[in-house]
Amino acid sequence: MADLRSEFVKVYSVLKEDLLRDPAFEFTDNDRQWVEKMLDYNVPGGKLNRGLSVLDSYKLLIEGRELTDEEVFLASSLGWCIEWLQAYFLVLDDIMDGSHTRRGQPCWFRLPKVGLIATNDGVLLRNHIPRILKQHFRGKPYYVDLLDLFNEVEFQTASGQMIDLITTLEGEKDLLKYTVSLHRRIVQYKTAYYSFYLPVACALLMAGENLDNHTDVKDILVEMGTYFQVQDDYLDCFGDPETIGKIGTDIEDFKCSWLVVKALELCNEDQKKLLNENYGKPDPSNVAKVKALYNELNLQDVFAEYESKSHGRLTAAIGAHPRQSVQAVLKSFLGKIYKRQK
Ligand code: DMA
Ligand code: MG
Ligand code: MG
Ligand code: MG
Repeated sequence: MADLRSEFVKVYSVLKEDLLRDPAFEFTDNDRQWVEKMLDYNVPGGKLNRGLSVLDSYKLLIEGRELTDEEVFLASSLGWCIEWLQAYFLVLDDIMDGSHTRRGQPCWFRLPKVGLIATNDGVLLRNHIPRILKQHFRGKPYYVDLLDLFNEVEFQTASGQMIDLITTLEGEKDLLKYTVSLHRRIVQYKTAYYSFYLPVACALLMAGENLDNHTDVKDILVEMGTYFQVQDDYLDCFGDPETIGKIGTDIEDFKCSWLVVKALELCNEDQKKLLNENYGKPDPSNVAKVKALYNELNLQDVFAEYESKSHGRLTAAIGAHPRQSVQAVLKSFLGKIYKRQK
């Protein structure tokens, strides 16, 4: 088998062509062009970590033998379903967060011809997932579990997005409501389930496992996803926009970011006053004052310490897992994100 990444990438076009010929809708050429452009713009341009992880994890779980062509196709298709789910959430997230760029290009809704049509495109992306699953997995013994898994995780993610957004209303009343435990709750739901648990759960189902027997794996993956979103919050302010492909908006948006939570823990009364006066304002001069305070509080060092502690904790939890193949899956996932710059 040639390298898994190129096998994975090839499957995108197959799935796209099927969706463009879906018999449940009478496409005109014009409709087809819109959907194709929308998919190419929003689905394949990311790091593909989530999607590739299904394939990687499945290979590690079956241990030692080569994957058949069918297994590569199926695991890749599930990986792409996660990339579709991610595209759906990101198209809507960028509207709600008022973002400008994503993956090094303007956010989809920022294109003059798109605008709020992007909201329906998001709904369409979401609807593509059960269409892909129906076409390729309907006859599999784990089909119902797969549908249930995607439904559960989507619900958790949408609920996480909700609390990410409504928490800012509370924060505007009193910034001190932003605590580590609130932050944890938000990021666990909005990011960890779909980004970390979902890929591995897909691989487990394909390998014939019962997900009820793997709550220990889920706990570790949710922990890893929390660490991943702390990195995202950190990069929102300290990352290089060229490298991460997006310009941060957390300070402007009054977000309960890990950085503001840490700043509140560390600051004195004067600094607290400065945060209250400048956090959550759109003006670049207010944003600059918040960033200057983050530097004054050495949040870069605080983050570096958090990063190495999290890595240590996760490595220990992984090492305690009784199955070598599961350990390999988790290690591989952690290796992909440790000290990431994008
Ligand atoms: C995003 O959180 C979570 C989901 C479910 C898309 P975020 O707004 O911090 O993400 P980003 O920084 O990529 O906009
Ligand atoms: Mg966002
Ligand atoms: Mg968001
Ligand atoms: Mg972010």
